[in-house]
Amino acid sequence: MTAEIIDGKGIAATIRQELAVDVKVFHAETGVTPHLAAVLVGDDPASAVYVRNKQRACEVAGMKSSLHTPPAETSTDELLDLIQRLNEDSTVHGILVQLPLPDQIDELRVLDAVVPTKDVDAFHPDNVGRMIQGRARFLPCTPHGVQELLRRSNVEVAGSHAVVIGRSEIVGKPMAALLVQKGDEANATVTICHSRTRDLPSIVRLADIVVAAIGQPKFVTADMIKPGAVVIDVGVNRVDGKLVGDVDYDAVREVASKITPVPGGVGPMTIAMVLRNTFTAAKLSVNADG
Ligand code: L34
Repeated sequence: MTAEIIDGKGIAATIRQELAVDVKVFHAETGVTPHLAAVLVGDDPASAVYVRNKQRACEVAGMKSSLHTPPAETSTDELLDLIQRLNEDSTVHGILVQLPLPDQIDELRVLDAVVPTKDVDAFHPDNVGRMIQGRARFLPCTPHGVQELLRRSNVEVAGSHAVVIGRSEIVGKPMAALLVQKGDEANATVTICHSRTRDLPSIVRLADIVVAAIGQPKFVTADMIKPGAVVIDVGVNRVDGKLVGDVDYDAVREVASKITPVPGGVGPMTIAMVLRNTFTAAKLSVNADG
């Protein structure tokens, strides 16, 4: 079997077009242009690319974006001041602090400072708690992007065994939480594997859906995949300047039924979901005022 390729880039473009229509209607009705403020600390080249992609996508969808670029040597207090200003600026609807932050920064203090109603990454404990309870205002961008990919590729998630590899706060944990919930593209039986999992390959082999979010190139090999499984690759690793995922793509493609490529898979979906959350934040702000 050669797996069907899940075209994340194309699906993300469709979502952005749908959003552009909604944004236009919203603007006509309210006069408000959804505005994402991105904070990019220092000069990590990969982060700069991802943030630029987010800004460009905003503009194409008829939304505003602004970029704040404190230097790599900035202090936690200086960043907190910036966040405070963005929190108070009523023309800003979404605030995104691109990770990773430099070592001297107290990352949790900075992320916790973003007012939850503008927290389009859904990193704030208020938003994480709401997600776990199934009453989210924003869903975390990468995991929700994966759910949208599954939905629009007609993958049956309910009742399936989903194995999430990786337990990060930004992908693994929230991914598992979303897949196990009651609801669409959910109701899965979920297992989380991580660096301390005993005999990880034998667990991954049980999966109908594999979500790889480990951060190691070619970690997921063909022998770990049950024939016909759906494989979602969240990895964004740089090898010799090239972007590669966590999945040994060429070999796994011969075993899986559907697979996401890197690039062109989950990455563009993350960006589409940032836009969707920014639009949601703008709608929230209007409702709060009205
Ligand atoms: N705060 N920090 C915050 N929120 C996030 O949601 C992220 N993430 C991760 C890193 N730090 C973050 C992203 O935005 C990863 N990530 C991200 C976003 C977009 C892309 C990749 C990772 C992306 O656009 N990927 C393209 C290729 C880009 C390239 O050529 O390098 C793709 O097709 O996969």
